[in-house]
Amino acid sequence: MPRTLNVLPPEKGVCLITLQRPEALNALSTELLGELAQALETAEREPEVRVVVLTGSRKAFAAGADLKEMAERDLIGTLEDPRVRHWQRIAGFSKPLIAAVNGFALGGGCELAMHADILIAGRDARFGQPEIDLGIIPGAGGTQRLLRAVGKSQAMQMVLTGEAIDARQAQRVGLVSEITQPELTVERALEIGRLIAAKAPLAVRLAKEVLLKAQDVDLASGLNIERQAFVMLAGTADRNEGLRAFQEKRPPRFVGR
Ligand code: DAK
Repeated sequence: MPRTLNVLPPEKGVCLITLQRPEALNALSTELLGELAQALETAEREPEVRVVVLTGSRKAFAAGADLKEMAERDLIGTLEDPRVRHWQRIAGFSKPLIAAVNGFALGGGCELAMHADILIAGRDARFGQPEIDLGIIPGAGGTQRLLRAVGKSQAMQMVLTGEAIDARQAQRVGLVSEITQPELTVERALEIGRLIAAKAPLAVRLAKEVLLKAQDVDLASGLNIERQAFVMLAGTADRNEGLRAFQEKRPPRFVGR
């Protein structure tokens, strides 16, 4: 049983994972990151899990790396940091991941939210990369993912000043797709999760893979990857079912084949 997370069994294909270290505003200790990586790997293997929603508390999604733990690491400790592997495992999750963010998403907390494919934020959410105030820089992909998500000027401003942005600004710059009342954030994320969970699983999986590639490759390569995935889906039972259901004016019954 994880000590720093609550993992609910999937409902209608959606599994809810809640970070639970209230005493430290969900600071991302090595233990918490390891348990999260483990929970996502379990969700990866379970066919009944189609989508994962990740959330924290009303006060904090996560207040960043555990600073008390970080203070004990020297250069060699940082070089051999076990958290690096946990972050890679989290980044490798292939099913859709939705972050429902309330309160603080700072440092590693903001970086964790950016590992999600879709971000839904409560009105009181605050996103920031305050590492500069500690004499360091983001270490879990923040410099790369933030720039890709919000563009150069906004990313530079956040990383160089350490100042956080609120939910409205986060939506304006494209970090977040929807804003809700704080008490509805998780429910809205679950609702979006259920919508996705009802789609053809292979199409969902390839759509995520191809969209993520768009951030890394040039247009011609990206279009080529899209084309290959599109052709691959033409051989699936779900594609035939989708087209048949449209003609027969009924909802499709997807089986993941
Ligand atoms: N770590 C540990 N404890 C934390 C914490 C953190 N990040 N943030 C808060 N806490 C603890 C506080 O110490 C306090 O505990 P007690 O003192 O009561 O025992 C409790 O949570 C409540 O916090 P506050 O009393 O400070 O609450 P406030 O409402 O007054 O302030 C706050 C909330 C979020 C503004 C404030 O707590 C704060 O500024 N927290 C620190 C934010 C921050 O600087 N985060 C870390 C950024 S650096 C890497 C991967 C990732 C990273 C680095 C490397 N590799 C894989 C190499 C990431 C780095 C970072 O995230």
